[in-house]
Amino acid sequence: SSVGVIAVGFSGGQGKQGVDMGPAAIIGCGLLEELNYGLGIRLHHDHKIHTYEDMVPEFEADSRNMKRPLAVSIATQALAHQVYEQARKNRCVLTLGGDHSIAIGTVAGVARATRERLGKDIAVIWVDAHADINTPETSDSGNIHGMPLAMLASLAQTAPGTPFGWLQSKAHGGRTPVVDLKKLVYIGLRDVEEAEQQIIEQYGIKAYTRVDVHKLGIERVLKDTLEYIGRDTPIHLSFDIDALDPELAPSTGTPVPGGLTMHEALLIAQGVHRTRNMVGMDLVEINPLEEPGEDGLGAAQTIACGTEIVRHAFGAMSLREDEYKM
Ligand code: DIR
Ligand code: MN
Ligand code: MN
Ligand code: MN
Repeated sequence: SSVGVIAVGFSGGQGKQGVDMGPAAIIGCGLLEELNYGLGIRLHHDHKIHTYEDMVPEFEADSRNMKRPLAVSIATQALAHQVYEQARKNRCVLTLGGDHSIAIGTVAGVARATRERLGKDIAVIWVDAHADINTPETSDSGNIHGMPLAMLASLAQTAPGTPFGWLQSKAHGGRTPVVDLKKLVYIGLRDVEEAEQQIIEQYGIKAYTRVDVHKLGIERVLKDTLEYIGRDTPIHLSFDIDALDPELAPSTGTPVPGGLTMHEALLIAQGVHRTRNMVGMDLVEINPLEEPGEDGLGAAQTIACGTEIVRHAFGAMSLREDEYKM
């Protein structure tokens, strides 16, 4: 199998420094060797960390209750193009972030290529403590990493020529909205704002919270998720490392207690892999500078968790077939 890898050192969707260092850290710890030598996957990548610094304004006033809308729009539009170029060559695209705003680009690029290649809409599995579906109007923070799904589902009003207007343009790959909220499933939610909860209910979005995972068990959650999505549906897995419990993965910008265990995360990754329908994956929000112990151990542990999750999404097996009945 063949995978396109894009490293995105972008942090403009939120306010903390360091998440732009995520891809260098995880690649430096050997993720690509794990995939290439360890799992025998052919990788296509340009050995660069993309920051889009030469394209985006260094300073920018807040606008329409968004912080750095122009920077995020320009960066994600460029990323969407890179992702599309990989995905149209029949490669699953792995994007290493960076904050979660970059999913605006990855999902747009994968959705476009998949539609052209297979004539199908993608489903999105969003593994996260947060729902990331604030509109500019509902957001308290103004941080766009809390808004990617609102942008992708066209819940946020954007006119052509304004930031994120490119998401509406037919030239960018046909159909809007990019994401059909009926084809979105959340796993791991536990810090959802009231306005976001209203959106989830209004659109009937499938959502498995921390409590659901606890009560139903991860195997049931995964089985129901894949059944809901349907067989032969291309899947984009967007994995925010803060879905994990902060005891396991502390180095992230907005840790929330009560998160997923590694067992749960690996079952999700392995389960998606086994559909053979994964067309894209993001791993985002690893911030090596958010280091509670100040000894580097928290960052190392966070990176190790991220690496294991990606490995399992690309076919690593840590369970025997008979341990894994779904
Ligand atoms: C919050 C935090 N809901 C916001 N979102 C985060 O800013 O909109 N997403 N951290 O990952
Ligand atoms: Mn997120
Ligand atoms: Mn999150
Ligand atoms: Mn909040």
